[in-house]
Formats: sequence, structure tokens, C-alpha cells
Amino acid sequence: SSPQIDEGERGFSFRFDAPLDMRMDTTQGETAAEFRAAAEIKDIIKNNGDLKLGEITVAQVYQGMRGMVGMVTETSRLDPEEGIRFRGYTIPELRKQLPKAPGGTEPLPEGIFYLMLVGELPTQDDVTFITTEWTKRNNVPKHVFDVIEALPVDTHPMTQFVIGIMAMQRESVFAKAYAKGINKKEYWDYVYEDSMNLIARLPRIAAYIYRRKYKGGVHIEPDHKLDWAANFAHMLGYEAFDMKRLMRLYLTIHVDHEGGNVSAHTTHLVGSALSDPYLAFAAGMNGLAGPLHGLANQEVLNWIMELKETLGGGLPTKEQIADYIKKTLTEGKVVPGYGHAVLRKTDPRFSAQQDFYRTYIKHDDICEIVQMVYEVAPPILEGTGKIKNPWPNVDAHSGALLVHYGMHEYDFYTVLFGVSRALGVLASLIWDRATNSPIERPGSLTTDNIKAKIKAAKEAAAKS
Ligand code: CMX
Repeated sequence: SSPQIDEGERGFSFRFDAPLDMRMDTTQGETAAEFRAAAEIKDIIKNNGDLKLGEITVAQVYQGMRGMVGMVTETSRLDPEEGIRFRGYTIPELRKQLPKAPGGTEPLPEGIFYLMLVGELPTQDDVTFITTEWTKRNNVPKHVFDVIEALPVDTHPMTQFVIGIMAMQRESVFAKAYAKGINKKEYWDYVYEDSMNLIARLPRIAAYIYRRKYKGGVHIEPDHKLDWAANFAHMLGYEAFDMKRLMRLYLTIHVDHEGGNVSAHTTHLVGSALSDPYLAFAAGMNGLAGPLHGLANQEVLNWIMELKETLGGGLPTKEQIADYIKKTLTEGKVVPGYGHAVLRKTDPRFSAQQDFYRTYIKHDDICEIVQMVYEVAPPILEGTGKIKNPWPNVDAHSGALLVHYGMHEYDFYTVLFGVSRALGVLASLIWDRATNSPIERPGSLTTDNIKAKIKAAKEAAAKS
């Protein structure tokens, strides 16, 4: 039912068409294969396109479009009070219900990818199938490593990561097929192939950068018997079961946070120009590398370690933490790991990591400081009267768990976030192409335009 692709072009012989094809409308015959979702969206626009979803205010236009609905994202939805749901499931539900590795207690990221892509919870077989696919596809061309090697070793890992992704763009089957000429109904299939290849290869690139920068360039080959997250831990050089368990949780909870965050939105935006998944994802990763977004996980650890150093080591008191938070604010800096553009409560991704700490680690100084900051920071942040969300986000906890298991290289943390984020933004990109999502092109105004609108509104009010 789905478009046939020249196997030589893909470079491998397997077709993953069953789950996506379940959503295709084949009632009109082989040639009319179309996603049910695409047909439904066409119908919604035709019959209800005029329905208003809200009004746009001047403040929203100037202040980062907060709360302004501007796109459709199928993979996840963020509620300000409750936090994230992936295709309707909360993180605690997914920690219970998603398939695990043999003997494992945390979900396999393969499962959340399947859920986001297909819209249904995977079986153990579905997850094994994805692991096998990613293992088959994880070969990184040598020139990609050569390009990374050409960079000074102290280049930030996120920069090395993005450059590695860009060096792989040459492999894009979407770009090659598009250059030859393809029907737009087939876009999703090539974007799917590129996305699967990219996800399979990202841990290898990330691990290469890690071993290059911090472990003297002594690299570790993948172990094809391991699941995606465990293999990543292995290639990074962490063999302990505990770190593999953390990796599975870490790579599951960072995948997606609905469509408007910088990394997801950028990937969607760049992809809307029909830039292939390599180009679109690399763009998203440049956004993740900003300190107000994904780089906050690195900043949190720097901030905590600076606090410890100032006090000469050991556990600080709550008063000392309070003073340190106030000092950070007085210096005009942000308290990293706290606040959010949408969330108004503790991030359930923070809570999941807190639960991981309490269940498996129980005592660790840095993790204890994280818990103390959680008690002390919110009232102080709230007391400023301007910070809309005084509660911790995902980045407030993640670094402390990594340090506990021996990963002290804080500036690598955002790469881990990026490897995970690929799963959500690429699943969304496949849906964008499957549902014929158009090039994104919002309007903009000048301040003079806005002043003119204010004047006109005042005059109209005076007349009435
Ligand atoms: N520390 C200090 N000030 C903060 C703050 C924090 N943690 N969070 C917000 N503020 C400030 C803002 O800088 C802003 O100040 P000005 O009015 O002087 O410009 C004011 O409070 C209002 O901001 P807001 O509406 O509450 O927050 P925004 O939606 O503008 O920004 C975010 C959200 C996340 C960028 C912000 O809370 C922040 O900078 N937090 C720290 C960095 C961080 O943890 N980022 C990671 C977010 C999760 C992720 O993407 O990974």
C-alpha cells in the first residue's frame, strides 16, 4: 500500500511499513494510498477552518508568543499544571507500561519512540523490532569521524555533535529522492528512513565525541547484543547495570515536550522548507545548545559545584543555599533548572528522576543538594514577583544522577539530551510530512504598525 522505494537507494532491504500503514487509507486502491490522518486534517480545515482557537495580544507578539497556539504536534502535549503526556500517557504511566529490557525496571526508549510514531503502546516484540532496526542501521560513515577529528578537541560537545550530524547529511535518502523527483505523498517514507538512520547513528557520534574529548580518543565499538540506550552507555564507557538503567530512563523522559519548545519548533520549522531530517534536526540541536533550553543541565551542575566550592565542600545548610540563590538573582543571572515558559508546577520529568534517586541511589551528596534546592528555591523565586514558575524543570536533577555514576563532564550533558530529543522531533517530522504540513511562514509587524493599531483601537473606543 505504501510507495515502493528503490532498495539500492535506501542502502538496506528492510521496510518498516506495518505500523504506519495501519494508518493509511487504502480503500481507494493502491495508487490512492493516503494517511487517514492527512485526510482527516483536510476535512477539518475544509469544514471547521474558521473556528477561532484564541486571540493574539500585543504582549504575546512581543514576548515570545507564550500561550499562542501556532502549530499542531501529535506526539505529545504539555499541560501547565500536570506536565507532559505522550500520546495521552503520563511519565509515571509509561514507566510502568512501556516494555523493559530483560531484568530491567525502566522503560526502553525504543518504546516511547514507537508510541509517539504510531500512537499506540508497543508490545515487547514491537520494541525488539525497533532495537534490531537501529542496530542494523548504526553504521556511521568514516568521513563523519574525520570531520569531527578536524575540530579542536576543546570545541563544545554540542558543536561537535551538530557538525557530526551535518557531515552525515550527504547520506539523506530524502534529499537524494527529492533531487530525482518524488510524489509528495511519498515524502514521509523517505523522512522515516532518514529518521531511523539518524536515531540509530546518533549514540555512536555522541559517544565518539565523548571518548575523543575526555577519554584520550580511546573509542569503544558498539555491542550489537545491547538495546539502544544500554549500547550508548557501553560506547560511552559505562558498563555498570545502574548506568544503563539510568540511560534508559534519561533517554525516555527527554524525548519530547510538545511542539513549541525551541528544539522541537526549530526542527519542525526547518523541516517545513522540505530540508531533510539531517538539516532539520541539526538546526533543532543548535537551539537545544542554548543555556535557557537544553544547556541548562550543564549550567545546573556548574552552579551547584560553584556553591560547594565557595563553601569549601560538604553539604551546605539551607541558609547558605538561600543566600546563594539570592546572590545569583542579585547578579542578574538565572537560577538554572528552575522556571519554565509553559509549566506552572514541578516538572514530572524532575519527579521521575527524584524517584529514581530515592529508589536506586538513596544517598548522594550532590543529589541531596538538588533536594535541598528544591525546598529552598521556590519561595525565593516566587518572592521576586516576576518569575511565573518557581518550580524545577527536567534539567534541575539530571546532572546530579550522572555525576553519581561517574560522568563528571558537565558540558557533555546536553548531547545526551539531544540524542533523546531526536526521538520526539523526528517522529513529529515524519507526521509533518505524512500529513502534508505546509511551509511555516507566520506574519510579523513593526512597532510602528503596532502603534498605529493601538491608536486606531483608542479612536474606535472613544467613538463608541
Ligand atoms: N532564575 C531567575 N530569573 C528567572 C528564572 C530563573 N530560573 N526564570 C524566569 N526568570 C525571570 C526571567 O528571566 C524574566 O525576567 P525579566 O522580566 O527580567 O526578563 C522573568 O523571570 C519572567 O520570566 P518567565 O515568564 O517566568 O519565564 P520565561 O517564560 O520568560 O522563561 C525560562 C522560561 C525557562 C527560559 C526561564 O524560566 C529560565 O531562564 N530558567 C532558567 C534556565 C532553565 O532552567 N532553562 C531550562 C528550561 C527547560 C528546558 O528547555 O530544558
